Amino acid sequence: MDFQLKYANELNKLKEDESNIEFFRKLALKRDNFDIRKETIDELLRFSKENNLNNVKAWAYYYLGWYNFDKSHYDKAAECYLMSNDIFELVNNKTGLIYACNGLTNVYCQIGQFKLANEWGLKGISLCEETEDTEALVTLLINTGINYIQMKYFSKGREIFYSLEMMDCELTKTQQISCNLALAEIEINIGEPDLALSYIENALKIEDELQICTDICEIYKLKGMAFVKLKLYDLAEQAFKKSYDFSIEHDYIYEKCCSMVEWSKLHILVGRKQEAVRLLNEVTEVCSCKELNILLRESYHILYTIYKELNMSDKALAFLEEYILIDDEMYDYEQNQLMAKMNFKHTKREADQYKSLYDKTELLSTIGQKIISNLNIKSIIDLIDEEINKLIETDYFGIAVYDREEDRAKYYFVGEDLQLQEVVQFNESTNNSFGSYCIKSKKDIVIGNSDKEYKKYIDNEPIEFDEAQGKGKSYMKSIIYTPMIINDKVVGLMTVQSKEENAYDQNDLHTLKILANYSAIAIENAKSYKKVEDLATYDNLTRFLTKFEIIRLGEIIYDKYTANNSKFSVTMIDIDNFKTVNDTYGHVLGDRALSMVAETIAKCIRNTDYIGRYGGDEFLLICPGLGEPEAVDVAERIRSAVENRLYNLDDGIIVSVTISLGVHEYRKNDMSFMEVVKVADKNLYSAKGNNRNIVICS
Ligand code: GH3
Ligand code: MG
Repeated sequence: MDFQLKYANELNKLKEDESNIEFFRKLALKRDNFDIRKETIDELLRFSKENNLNNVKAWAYYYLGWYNFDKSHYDKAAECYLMSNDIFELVNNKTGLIYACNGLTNVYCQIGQFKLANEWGLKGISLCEETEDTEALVTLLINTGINYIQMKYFSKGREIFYSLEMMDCELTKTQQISCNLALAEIEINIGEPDLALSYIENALKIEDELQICTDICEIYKLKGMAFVKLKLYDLAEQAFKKSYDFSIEHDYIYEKCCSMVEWSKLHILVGRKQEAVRLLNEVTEVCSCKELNILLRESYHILYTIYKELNMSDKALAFLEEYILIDDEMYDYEQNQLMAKMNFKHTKREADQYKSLYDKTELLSTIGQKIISNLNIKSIIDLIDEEINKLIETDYFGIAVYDREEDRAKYYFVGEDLQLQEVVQFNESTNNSFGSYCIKSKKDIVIGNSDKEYKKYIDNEPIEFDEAQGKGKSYMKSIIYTPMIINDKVVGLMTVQSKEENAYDQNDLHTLKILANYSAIAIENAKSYKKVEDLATYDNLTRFLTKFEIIRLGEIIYDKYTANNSKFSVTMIDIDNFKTVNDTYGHVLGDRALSMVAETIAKCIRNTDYIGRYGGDEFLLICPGLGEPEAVDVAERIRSAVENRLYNLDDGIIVSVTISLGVHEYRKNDMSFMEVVKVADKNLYSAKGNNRNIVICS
């Protein structure tokens, strides 16, 4: 039957008083029937438009949010909640606003946008307090607490759940389950795993009472995590398996991936890296299809760590790149949503004010994106410096990268001469500076007149690093410092300064903080990237190029030099009877000998030559521009240098070492770089057959 006819009575009541929505709420949120839900929502929307009922329209969007949420269309869900939020705000419906906030908290948490989730959660909580709506407050507190856990702010999460216990109100059974599981996760991470297990048992008991099994996967996953903390690896394994099997049985894809990720961490702990890789490969495959970005990001990061530890640098690098990519994508989404929020909110305001806000946010987001995709610290800083004046007026801009282990900060300044300068500051010498205050306290500094206000932060007048180089007191009046923070840890700071008094306000601080956020991520990425890239390029023991890298370069040289009809030679070098050194003195001293030989070889070659570690005690030298006679000279120089050095491996253990070398100059019938190498190798073989310690050429 036609909806309007069927529910004519209820619709009439709704027209008389918009708060008579309860009847339709039940239909629109009916768990088990998507058709009825969709029809109800569509009809409510139409009806509200026809009759100009704003409250009804807002509720309809809110229900549409849940509908999309339950269908896993999270982007759409967020959009609907935002619409409802906007309309509720227009008609000043506080209850509605609280619901919209809750919806947004949920959906953003679900897709890993924790900062956004947190923002909406806190807004909802303050509305609940304002309206004294305890029931909604409980729901919002739980969701916000869970969100804190996702952000890994466990102590903050714990505060929230403890405050719930203090509140004078009865939690529903399902809320009790959520609280117990959240507390368990907190205890696993920052407290007592035993206590976590008892929270988990509570949750299990309530599920039993209610005869539901909605949270079984989560429960056993947490159990496994608690057992891992207790080093009870067999029990952990059983728990993960249970969680995993249950997810398969019920086709819970998200839960399945969650348990696999935790399970893989256990595999790594007990030395089954391959097994971990197998699970994670499956997780990444499923998660890329389903856009489960948080899990995807975590899995890439674990894979990167595994391969790094296995010294498989090219794979490590590939996964690190995937990780950075997905991180970028999530950050992008956050920026877009912030924009969307502004879109909704500012439509009522003056157009030009809106426009400037829009431009600024867009600029920030573009600059941020550029910063993040940069993997070199210096160019990150150049980039920010180039762009910052579009956002904040500065006479002076600086970044410090903080090295926690060494407790020192490296400052990069850009002053009026526009030159990038570097200064390293050790903290013991600078405990009395704005910079170290900012790093140590993780707090911002906003000063309108530095002469008068420095005492709020430091005892003595600021030293030169804090102001423009050596210009001394009172040169810069207005100063902002903000820390760059990642996972609760300070990785550096950012500062802007101006000769004008009171040049900055909270908006500037906010802008700088966003830039600092972007930069913190970029700098962390750059650090890891640099490390892995280095591993992939240079051999750890000798600091020569890796085999992969020397061949790659060799192929480039081959192409270039053959195309230009230029000469080049390659020399294969191998240590003589090196096995004896190992057998006599052991591998550790063997390694030492190897690196000392490499050091000797390095001293004999020009910086236009390339040398790589080709095998265990074998090196490949490429000399661009050299014909065979010159290359033989070089080889002979190397041979005699190695022979004439005494190698002091340890107190009193002095050995001598010789090497054999095979030289070959590229000839027209060498069809590839590897063929050139092959001939050099053949010459090396002849050298070995000629009593060793000799150079043989073609
Ligand atoms: P030859 O004169 O025929 O080259 O004799 P050799 O003993 O050097 O034999 P070969 O080059 O075939 O074997 C290389 C040996 O070098 C094998 C291994 O004991 C040792 N080796 C290879 N890589 C390393 C390493 O990274 N560290 C140490 N300490 N020894 C290595
Ligand atoms: Mg050898």
